[in-house]
Amino acid sequence: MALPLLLFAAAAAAPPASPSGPGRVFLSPMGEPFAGRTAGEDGIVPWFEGADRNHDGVLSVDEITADAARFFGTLDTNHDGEIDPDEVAHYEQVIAPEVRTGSEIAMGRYALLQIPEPVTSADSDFNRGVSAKEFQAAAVARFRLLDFEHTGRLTRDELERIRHSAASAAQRPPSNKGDPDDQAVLQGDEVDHEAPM
Ligand SMILES: [Ca+2]
Ligand SMILES: [Ca+2]
Ligand SMILES: [Ca+2]
Repeated sequence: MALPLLLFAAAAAAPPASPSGPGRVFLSPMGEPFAGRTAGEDGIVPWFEGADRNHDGVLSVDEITADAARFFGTLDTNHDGEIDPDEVAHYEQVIAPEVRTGSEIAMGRYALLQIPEPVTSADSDFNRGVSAKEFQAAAVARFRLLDFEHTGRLTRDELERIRHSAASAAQRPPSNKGDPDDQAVLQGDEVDHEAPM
């Protein structure tokens, strides 16, 4: 009986390893995976707590772009200021294999916005690399998509509501595909389809 107890103790002492935690996996708007730290927790909670730097329960655009910049540093492993195709491959294969499912329906299970590949989608000049500037611009655009009430702030309740509707939308029958709100899971009619994602 000693061995299972030891294994249990080791597991309990382990740090809450990101995508392999026991809770539900969440992909941040920039595509970073977070797992809930307990079986009942959604990964949106640890992501929000980390991104909300001043701990006021609200995400500002500055906090969203700071969070994006931090994740950019993780993705840009050779520190040349650009996420190149090799680094994209590392992202898709190692960091967030969830995105390889590729379908909008699958993404709705994990994310707030239905963006099939949240890192390469930021490559607005299509040169197959994502610069820090492009990543920041995408972070601002995604903040605006989520902030459909134009308050300039995103509360945790608001984001959790979007998270719930995203998850339900992901379970919609495929016959609904092509609805205008497939572009984003937001139900409002304020979504700007022209905005770069
Ligand atoms: Ca805040
Ligand atoms: Ca790089
Ligand atoms: Ca680019």
